[in-house]
Amino acid sequence: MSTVATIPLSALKKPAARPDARWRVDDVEALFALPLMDLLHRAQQVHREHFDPNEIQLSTLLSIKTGGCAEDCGYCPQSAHFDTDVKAGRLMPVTEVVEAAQAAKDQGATRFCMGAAWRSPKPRDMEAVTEMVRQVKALGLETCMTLGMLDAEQADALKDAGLDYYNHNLDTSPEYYGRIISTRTYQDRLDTLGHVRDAGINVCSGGIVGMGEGRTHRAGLIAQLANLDPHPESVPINNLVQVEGTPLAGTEPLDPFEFVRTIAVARITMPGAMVRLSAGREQMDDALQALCFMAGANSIFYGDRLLTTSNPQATRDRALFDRLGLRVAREGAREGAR
Ligand code: SAM
Ligand code: DTB
Ligand code: SF4
Repeated sequence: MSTVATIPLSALKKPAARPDARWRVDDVEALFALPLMDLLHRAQQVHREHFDPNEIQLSTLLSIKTGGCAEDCGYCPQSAHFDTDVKAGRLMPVTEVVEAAQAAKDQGATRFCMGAAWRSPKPRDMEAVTEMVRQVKALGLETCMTLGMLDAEQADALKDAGLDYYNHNLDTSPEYYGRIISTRTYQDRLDTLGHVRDAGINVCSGGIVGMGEGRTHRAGLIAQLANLDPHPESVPINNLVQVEGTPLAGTEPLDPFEFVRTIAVARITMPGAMVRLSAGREQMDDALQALCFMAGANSIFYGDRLLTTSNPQATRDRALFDRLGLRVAREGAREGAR
């Protein structure tokens, strides 16, 4: 007999009868607490209601401006506050960015995500980054940028250039946030997401687990994301990549099944989102990645680099897709494809 039938509905769905229905952290924690097989089953059901379960979307990352960042995010090798091996560089020329985007397209990526180690773009940077968006988009790729905080004008300028997605993560729960970052507030992040949404750019926002947080904090992060109205179109779930010299190096690694649970809970609470199995894949074996896809992840970062750390080789990923019968989405996968 299936135990799923005995799980109270309130533990699986937000109270939709109320128009202002919000996910309570308790509701999200109840999902985390389900037996893993029940949680996976439910996540697969939700996934199949919204997406082709055998299709995966590929985004490739490029660091367009590396290191020397003024922020103090405790996980990040690019912060100028910490002594890591990352060397600070200047903003890449547009031509080199476009060459990298073409190479990513040739490898099969459909979205190209350009990241800069900035607190926020300076007025003088806007011309170059908007030109990058225009030229990368002209290649037929979806464009994504992650440049730090944006004001309303900057978001509008990126929208006018044709930007499809803006990545800005909430990273963790409001309660744990102060343990990780002191140079910008949680509200700063929410404000940026508001400007991105108001500009009509798709929102890409997720977080990092494995930073020593507890399950309540993971549930708090997911509740924050799921209660954005509408929820983000893309939700990257990163497993901390521990980098020597950062304050979080040496943190007790997260139980891999807890990572899988985080993916499943993101899928259930944000049914129409692309849930991206993001940083940390190189440290995972193939079986664990397959469990993440089972839990509802339908997107990855593809290509042998993330921003400053390494990612699985494209050949290894393609072999994995073959073994799992996963098809690469030809265009950005759409909700309701099935
Ligand atoms: N500087 C911009 C910002 O922070 O908004 C954009 C780039 S920043 C590197 C983008 C995201 O990468 C962070 O919000 C964080 O979630 C993720 N990230 C950074 N370092 C990481 C690490 N060591 N492990 C996992 N995720 C990481
Ligand atoms: C996101 O959530 N993860 C990506 C992307 N958005 C920009 C970045 C991961 C960075 C991992 C550490 C590094 O390579 O520097
Ligand atoms: Fe800077 Fe972004 Fe790294 Fe924070 S995560 S230190 S803002 S590059």
